[in-house]
Amino acid sequence: KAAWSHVSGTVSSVAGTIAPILPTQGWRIYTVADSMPTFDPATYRLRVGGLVQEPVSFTIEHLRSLPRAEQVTTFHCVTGWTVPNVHWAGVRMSDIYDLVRPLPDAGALQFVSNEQPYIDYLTMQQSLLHEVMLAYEMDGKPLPREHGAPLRLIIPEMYGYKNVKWLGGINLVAHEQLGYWEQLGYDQDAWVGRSNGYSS
Ligand SMILES: Nc1nc2c(c(=O)[nH]1)N[C@H]1C(S)=C(S)[C@@H](COP(=O)(O)O)O[C@H]1N2
Ligand SMILES: [Mo]
Repeated sequence: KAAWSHVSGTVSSVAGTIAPILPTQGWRIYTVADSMPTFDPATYRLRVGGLVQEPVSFTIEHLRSLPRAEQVTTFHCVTGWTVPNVHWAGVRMSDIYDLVRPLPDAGALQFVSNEQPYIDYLTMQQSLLHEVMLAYEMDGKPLPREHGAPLRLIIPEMYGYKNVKWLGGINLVAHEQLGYWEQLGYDQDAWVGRSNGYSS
């Protein structure tokens, strides 16, 4: 009897507290400009510069030749939709740092989209979190155009707006500034479940 009432209490509290806040699932494609950037493998470059010893313009082949990282992570937009179990492949920031060699006063990164004026920032420390990557593959295929081809930032611990699509440049800078959505009032540190008024 005691065991049954324990289970029953658990079930009803799950139904009562979690079910009503279940997020909707499935991608929404977001853009800020009228048309999506195009990707030409012959001319594409990821320009990494700023406070580094060695600025590098990476071709997509160069990026693909770097150590390949893979992960399966959940993607969360701050508006409430999520996509569970997205399989990403790409490059870790530490492998980029080995080549460009950040200067000691580099404290943050500016991620510049080829879709102007979309921009956002991470601190150097945030960029080295375990599941941060520059992703060139999604679910086993080259990153689709609408998801940011050929390269997007992935930081699953932060809401979608930090996950800049159509990456064209990364500038190492002294300090973070406000990104595109942050200038419009969203939190600079976009931790999933503990920013933008959410608490977990
Ligand atoms: N360049 C660019 N990157 C962007 C956005 C955008 O509008 N432009 N929207 C952001 C937001 S708010 C979210 S939730 C995700 C959505 O990713 P998706 O368009 O691949 O679904 O992209 C993020 N990166
Ligand atoms: Mo978003």
